Amino acid sequence: MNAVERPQRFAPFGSWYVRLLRNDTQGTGIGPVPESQRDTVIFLLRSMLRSLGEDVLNPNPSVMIALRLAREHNLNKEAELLRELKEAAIRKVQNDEDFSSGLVALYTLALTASCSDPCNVTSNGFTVNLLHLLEEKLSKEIKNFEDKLFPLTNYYQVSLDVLALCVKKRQIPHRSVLTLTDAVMNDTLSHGTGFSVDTGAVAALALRCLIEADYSLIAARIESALQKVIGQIIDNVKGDGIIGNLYSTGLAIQALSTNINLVSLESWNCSKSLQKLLTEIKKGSFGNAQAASQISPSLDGRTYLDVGKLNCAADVDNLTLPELSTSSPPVTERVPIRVQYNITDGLHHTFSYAVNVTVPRGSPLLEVLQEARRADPERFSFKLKMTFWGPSVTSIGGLESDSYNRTYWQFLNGTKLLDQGIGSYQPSNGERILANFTTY
Ligand code: B12
Repeated sequence: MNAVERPQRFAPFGSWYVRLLRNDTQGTGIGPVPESQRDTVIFLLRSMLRSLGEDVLNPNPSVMIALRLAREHNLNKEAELLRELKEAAIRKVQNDEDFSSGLVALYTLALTASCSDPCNVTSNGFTVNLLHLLEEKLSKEIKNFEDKLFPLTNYYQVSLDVLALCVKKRQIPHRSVLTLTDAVMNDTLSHGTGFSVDTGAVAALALRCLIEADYSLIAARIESALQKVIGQIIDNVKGDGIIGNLYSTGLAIQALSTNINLVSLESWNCSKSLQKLLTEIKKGSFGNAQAASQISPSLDGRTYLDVGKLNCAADVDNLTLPELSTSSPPVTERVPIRVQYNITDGLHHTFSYAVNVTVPRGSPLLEVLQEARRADPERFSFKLKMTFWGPSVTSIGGLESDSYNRTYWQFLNGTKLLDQGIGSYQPSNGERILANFTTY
């Protein structure tokens, strides 16, 4: 941490006053992790490289951003991923496939980080202007907000949209910016549960970018919103360095470090958060490439705001990908555990069923759902949709979630929300898992 303590300094914005602010308004305010722990970062980068090509029709732009923001590069793999992203962008537009505003924003950032022009994406003789598309998508988000009081997708994606357009130095309509600042001021950066740290973090990055651009007529509102959202992120800093939960910590580090002049010294210890991430990487908590991609920039002292500042000509091709050893994994005893699984229609109260199932220890929750379905196919049938985070449950017992009514199947352990999906979460013996149909 390179911040210098300077007691009782005025914040740069309006009349806001924050005690014990840091003196670092330049750069990110965080450095990369110590050289001695570099091998853990390399391990994470290699795990992302190994995930490439798993689904060439749906290449992951977030992984591309992470690889480009890293200090080490594997230029062949990055070039391959860039080609896949361009092909996928063109195909999505041509076939009118699902291409949500936030995904377009991530593609825009991924191409920009690769020094490729998102206004002129060409593949197989076709050309698409992603920035133009993003502007249209953002205006649809805002129109939906004006009609229905929430955006078409969510504020995480609206924040990504604003961030990507701002990084590309596009002038964003004031009403779009004000929709985001009002959402912050009105405490609506949530997805059914309380304040979403992930969403707040992306919003803070977007607002920081706007502050550095020219929005003087609405600067005061941007500054107030930024100040507020940074305070909310700080309220979610835990004693062990986690901010929100493990999976929001990387984005939150980016948000706090770019706004380090708004963070009081006693409220956040950056090295503690980074050390916690390093410890969890070693435990295997970031085996999912999407999860890895959201923490990796913070480990290199970089943020999404650096995407537009990369000098691709200076890249060094120094990230090798050694063959993984082919020795078979040790045979572990499949100790059975019992899990109680409940499904409840928490909205219309039409059903609530429970079943006890037995699965091998270490099984993902998905196996519990499969066992329950085997025991009672009618009640416990379910449908999945594949996403970058793994399988997401879209329907249980015939009750389908839908984005129009903003309903979803939420997963809890007793009364505590799970912080992972069914493909990753491993229940323990005697655990009570509840799938609850609710709104966000
Ligand atoms: C918004 C959001 C939701 C919304 C999505 C619907 C919507 N239209 O808004 C709702 C409220 C439904 C939701 C649900 C859940 N979410 Co959520 N969600 C997010 C958030 C804040 C943004 C996602 C987004 O729009 N990304 C941008 C777009 C462009 O990318 P995308 O890949 O197209 O996004 C889609 C998927 O991410 C999917 N999705 C959202 N959450 C999850 C979670 C899992 C496990 C899966 C497989 C898919 C998935 O919905 C997105 C919109 O269609 C992320 C934060 C983050 N850091 O990514 C958390 C996040 C992805 N969610 C998370 C979790 C844990 C969940 C739940 C499992 C919570 C629970 N206990 O029930 C459930 C999923 C349950 C299920 N049915 O399988 C975690 C995942 C961590 C992990 N290691 O797996 C994250 C990272 C938040 C966090 N820090 O804990 N989520």
